[in-house]
Amino acid sequence: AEQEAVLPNGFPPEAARRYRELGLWTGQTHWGMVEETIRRHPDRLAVSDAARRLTYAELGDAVRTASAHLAAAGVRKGERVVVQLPNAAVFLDVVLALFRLGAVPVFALPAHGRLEVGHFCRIAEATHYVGARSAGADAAAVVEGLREEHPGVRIVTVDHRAADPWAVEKGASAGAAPSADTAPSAAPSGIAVPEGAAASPLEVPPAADVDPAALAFLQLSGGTTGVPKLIPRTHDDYLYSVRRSVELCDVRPGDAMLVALPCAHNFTMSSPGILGALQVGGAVVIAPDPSPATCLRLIAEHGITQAALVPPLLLSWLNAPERTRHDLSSLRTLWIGGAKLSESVARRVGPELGCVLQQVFGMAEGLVNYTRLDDAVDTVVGTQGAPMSEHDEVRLVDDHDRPVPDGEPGHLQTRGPYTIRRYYRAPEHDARSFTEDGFYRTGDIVRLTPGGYLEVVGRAKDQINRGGEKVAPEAVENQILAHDAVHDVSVVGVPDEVLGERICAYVILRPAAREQAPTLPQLRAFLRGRGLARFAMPDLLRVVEEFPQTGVGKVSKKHQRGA
Ligand code: J2J
Repeated sequence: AEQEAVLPNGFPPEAARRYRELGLWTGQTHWGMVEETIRRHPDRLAVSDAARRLTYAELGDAVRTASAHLAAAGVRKGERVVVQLPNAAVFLDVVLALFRLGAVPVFALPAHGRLEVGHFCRIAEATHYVGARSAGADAAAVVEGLREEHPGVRIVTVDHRAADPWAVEKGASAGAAPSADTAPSAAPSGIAVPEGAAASPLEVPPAADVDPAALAFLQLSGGTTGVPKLIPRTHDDYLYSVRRSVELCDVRPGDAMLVALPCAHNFTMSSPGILGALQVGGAVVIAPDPSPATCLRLIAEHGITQAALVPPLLLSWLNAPERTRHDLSSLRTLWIGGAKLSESVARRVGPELGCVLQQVFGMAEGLVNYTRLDDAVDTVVGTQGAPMSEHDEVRLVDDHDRPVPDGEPGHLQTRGPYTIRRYYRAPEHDARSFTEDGFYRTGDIVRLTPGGYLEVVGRAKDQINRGGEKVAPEAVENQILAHDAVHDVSVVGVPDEVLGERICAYVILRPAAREQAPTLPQLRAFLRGRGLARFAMPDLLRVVEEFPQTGVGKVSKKHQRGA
């Protein structure tokens, strides 16, 4: 009967049946996939960061240890667990352990604030939050916010900089252990062992029996709405996208992939990403920060073969003075995506970095397009690639869902073996974001070349793309409206040379507040206090008397963007 139900990602049974018959959905789970690699390549390097270096066999041990800690903290199969960790190897321990337990990670980004993390906990009905113990004031504020507003969510913390991420700080007592929830209602986590006390060995639970068609994790939508949407991905659909990416991007055993973008991002996870490396027995080398100073050194030190970057980061690598001081000859491929790459920057990659560029136009909802490794230069620099699967369906339509003539730009709609057909528990959004016949409305405006490649020419959704980081103006507006001095606000993306767009807040003050307009730093401090994500903070503030109007009396954001 389970086989006949609509899947958590919204696929009707007949579509699921078809993708299984075609051999695209193989019935593997994420932990099953990693276990297989551990069996095949136990001695190859799996992951390294500044503090740790693990072979696949050692990664297996680390995952079992993490499952023991998480199970001791009460994590059970099917429960949603918000994961918010800085880029470090422990991200893998935790996420793979959750997969092993059959729990469902919810992928928050390190820059998310108390506000967003609170939303994720509420929408997902999360039972736990896994964060880093010493990741700065912002992370501490998130934990504090959860304790106040979501007291039912149990907090587990790890030390992402330590060789043993689960070690309890010296002198910590069980009651005040920083690594486990201290709420009296919480069952003992087993993590906190007072110094000198006999450590009772943690029990490693067996791997859960996990349905490959079940919800594997919740990814975040770029967002166009005040409250974020969660994206339900299953083992079957996601691992197909990883497998196809690995083929198309030629990821091989023994490759060393540099992770410079946030681990939890869909691009970093799957295109071909961390999971791509884990699937074939490659190494994941995690950079503590994405700066060229750090990353170019790591490329030379580790013989890095591939990396994924957003366009502004690529530009910073290209323009870094230290570029010529490091041996970058191991680098085979750079994957660039998340935001539109300008053709002039794209042309510099081959000659200046000595590697192949693959443009990646993807989305956490599914569809991923790549330029191919053997494409002509003009295709690689001038398009955002073609759908990775022959089973991806794409169509371009006008404002009324009618097909546009060949070669004309249109709204991109897509359906296929790894594109969701609904959001997580958001029927009102589903009605707007998906067509009757199950196509996802991407909100992107693209043109199709005669060869079937996509060129991104614009965006119809109300979203700001700040160098690959997606911001929903409505979410920022809602918070600015809470400021006493503010009568009305409109948030838009304005063109920026490096980031593509920056965030501009147009504000109309209350008459009584005319004399005490907040400055930009004051507004940002206010928003930080509200718990808004770091990357959603306005870059510009313009106090105005009124907003430009469209013919029908709505705020003309188009006018504000161009202003
Ligand atoms: C223009 N716009 C792009 C590109 C994404 C791989 C790569 C990226 C993402 C991602 C991803 C673009 N040129 N090359 O999940 O697996 C914009 C589009 C798209 C939105 C999706 C992956 N690559 N975009 O960026 O869910 O507007 O996924 O709809 O964060 O980013 O954002 P997101």
